[in-house]
Amino acid sequence: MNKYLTEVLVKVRLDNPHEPEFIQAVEEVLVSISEFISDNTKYLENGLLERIVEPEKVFLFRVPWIDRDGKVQVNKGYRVQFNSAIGPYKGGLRFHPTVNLSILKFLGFEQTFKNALTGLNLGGGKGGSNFDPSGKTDDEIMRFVQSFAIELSKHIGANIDVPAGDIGVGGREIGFLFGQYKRLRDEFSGVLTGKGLTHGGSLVRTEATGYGVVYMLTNVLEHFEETIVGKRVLVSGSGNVALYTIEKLIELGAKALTVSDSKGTLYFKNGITKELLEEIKELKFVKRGRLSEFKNKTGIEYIESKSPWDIKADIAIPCATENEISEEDAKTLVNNNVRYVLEGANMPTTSEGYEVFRKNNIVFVPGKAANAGGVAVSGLEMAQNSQRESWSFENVDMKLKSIMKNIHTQMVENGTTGSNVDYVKGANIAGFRKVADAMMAQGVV
Ligand code: NDP
Ligand code: 2IT
Repeated sequence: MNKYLTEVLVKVRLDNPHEPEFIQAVEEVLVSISEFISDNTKYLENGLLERIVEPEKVFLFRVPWIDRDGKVQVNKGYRVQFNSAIGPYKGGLRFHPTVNLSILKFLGFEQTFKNALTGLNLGGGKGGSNFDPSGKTDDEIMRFVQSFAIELSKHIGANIDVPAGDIGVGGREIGFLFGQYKRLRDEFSGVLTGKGLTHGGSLVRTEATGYGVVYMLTNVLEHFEETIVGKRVLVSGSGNVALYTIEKLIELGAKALTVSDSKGTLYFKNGITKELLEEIKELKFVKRGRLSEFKNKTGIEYIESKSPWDIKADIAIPCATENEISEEDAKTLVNNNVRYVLEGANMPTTSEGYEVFRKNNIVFVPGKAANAGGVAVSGLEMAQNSQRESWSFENVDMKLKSIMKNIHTQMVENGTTGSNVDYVKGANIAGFRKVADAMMAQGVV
């Protein structure tokens, strides 16, 4: 790696010793842009690299709330405002017991380059809480969210920072946040995205991340002169990203074989049908149940405590969480002849897993490109809110398709050597250039 970049990475390691996920994300980007930086030494000036790996601001706050037994509970609330070089901070909120600063900084860092790839003017941010929504009543969720919003509202705004959903945060939570923000500020604005359609949400936002992943897949397959029809696909997770990925896979004629949650995997030997998908949606989105409740149906196997990665398939799309594909998992996928991996989740592949894919020439599309459809439609929701307009489903979907195609083109342009496309390199260089050029133009800030 370029000597200067190595020094930056050493500093990041020393400055953030307890943040392994953040260091992992920074290392992945710096390694893949190293050659580009050596050829474009202007990016070594003005401490640009030292600045780009440091969040502009981080807020950490106490979130007290009262549970259903009248007991006071206390959680940590965060907002990481990573980079505003190309637009207001933008990125989701995650509610999950594993949330900590390392995870939110890695997500904010990734978001910065992802948002640049969309071609929209969106900076990068991320936030959330170590609050665990599972098993909570709607009232508990509302009380927690209202308390969280009291502090968060001081730092966000339609032209400052626009949060959205992520793990554990969907339409219900965004609705409560929006209501409390409006009450605190006396302002009806596009301060959050992923809103319900009744109060300024955009059509397609719910489906956007998953649909976008599959639009990216079709671009990739087309590039390699293959078709999606009949492809066998492993999907992990059973949340927003996973289930809308599966919906689009089914629509385009692929066979989605699996869903999973933190307790196990459901394997549908003949592929998930539209009807089965509706049942899974009902179970996960309405009843908020576990996949284990699906067992005992014919042709469907519930595999407890296991991820989907040892089932034979052509394509893997991890859509649950970070570092869910280990080195062992990657080797199993390679041995089973999986040839394409698209990251629906953010950084679901460990560094060791990625090395296995790279050495075996697996076509690998990183999360910042593959899952950018969600934030892209969030950007379109902001545009609609600013114009006080609501666009049709077809219009938003068409724009989403074109954004995903454009991201694919940028990766090919920036990541091709000879006949080989390195999508990781392509995504990182394309995203970096856009953010870095804006930072250079704005001086040392
Ligand atoms: P959801 O909360 O809707 O679903 C999360 C899914 O992942 C659930 O099935 C959950 O299982 C599983 N999961 C979460 N944490 C873990 C864990 N530690 N171990 C195993 N399984 C886990 O979240 P989303 O679908 O919105 O997000 C999934 C991924 O996609 C995340 O990486 C997120 O950052 C990324 N993403 C989301 C976007 C969006 O628009 N929502 C946009 C771009 C990326 P269980 O219920 O058992 O916890
Ligand atoms: O990781 C992500 O891109 C998201 N969770 C969506 C962010 C957004 O602002 O829509």
